Amino acid sequence: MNPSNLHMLFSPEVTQAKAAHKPIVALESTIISHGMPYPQNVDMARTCENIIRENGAVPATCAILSGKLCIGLDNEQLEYFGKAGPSVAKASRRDIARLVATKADGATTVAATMILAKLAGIRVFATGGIGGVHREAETTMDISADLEELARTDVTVVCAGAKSILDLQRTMEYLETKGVPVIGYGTDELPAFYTRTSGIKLDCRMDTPAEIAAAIRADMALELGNGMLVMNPIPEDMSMDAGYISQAIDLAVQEAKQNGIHGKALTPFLLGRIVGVTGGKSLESNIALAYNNAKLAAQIAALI
Ligand code: PSU
Ligand code: MN
Repeated sequence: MNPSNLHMLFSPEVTQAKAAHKPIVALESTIISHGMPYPQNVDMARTCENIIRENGAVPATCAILSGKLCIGLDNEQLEYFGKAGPSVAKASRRDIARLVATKADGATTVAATMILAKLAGIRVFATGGIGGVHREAETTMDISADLEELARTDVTVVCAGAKSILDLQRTMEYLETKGVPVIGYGTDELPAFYTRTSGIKLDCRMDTPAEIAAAIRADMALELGNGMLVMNPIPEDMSMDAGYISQAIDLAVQEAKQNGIHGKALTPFLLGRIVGVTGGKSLESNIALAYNNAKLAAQIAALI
């Protein structure tokens, strides 16, 4: 037996899916506890799971509960992570061992969810946006652990690009250096989360889930060991006005600076302030793009 199994807990649905070799899509829990307010976060999480089921795959929301690496949560557990919000630890790679050892709870980031997915044999993971190189990282050195994880853990992450709370150009440079393939789904440009475009060109465009699945299979066959990013633009009808959202983001970034927010608290602070500044409008877009990513991830997983 793999020694990591001692620390893992699979939900009945995921256990059955594994036995039947059904496609499985991982989902993260930091987006629930630290990325959105209650109760919209729980509703979003449940709907993402249902969209994955409707598209022929099985959802596996990942989190740490009483020190167990949970692959698949039931409704009660989802509700717990949604209600608890930021009082639950935001768990990235560095936090996993201590949370397991102390039998504590943690909401897993993109980086940590990739690790749990990999341990569980899951290849595809859907989320909203990834962490990246923060603005002014040249002085703060704030670069998300998500980027390192994408370089070293072979799980494919479907997202809607990154929010411009980050320095998008530097984020792309970092990914290039680290050898992470970045695929634009039906686009030649990096999507900027709330908007379909960013002005930053991508080298790789694919137009079907089958093409993406083939790239994942090739990466696996060659044992390259890296993760991949699929950048899926927000649906047109839910995208936001670029000028409006960029003003809101600038304001949030300024407030974070004034308040001396840094480290793991920075991203959740910015996400919360953007929802506040836009009067909840950004939350609707955020939820819509999460659904869009869940659907694409299920379609890809079914073809691997
Ligand atoms: N970006 C979003 N929504 C999110 C996050 C990022 O648009 O919910 C969360 C994800 O869990 C991501 C984490 O992995 O924030 C990155 O945090 P940090 O920048 O501290 O690495
Ligand atoms: Mn950081």
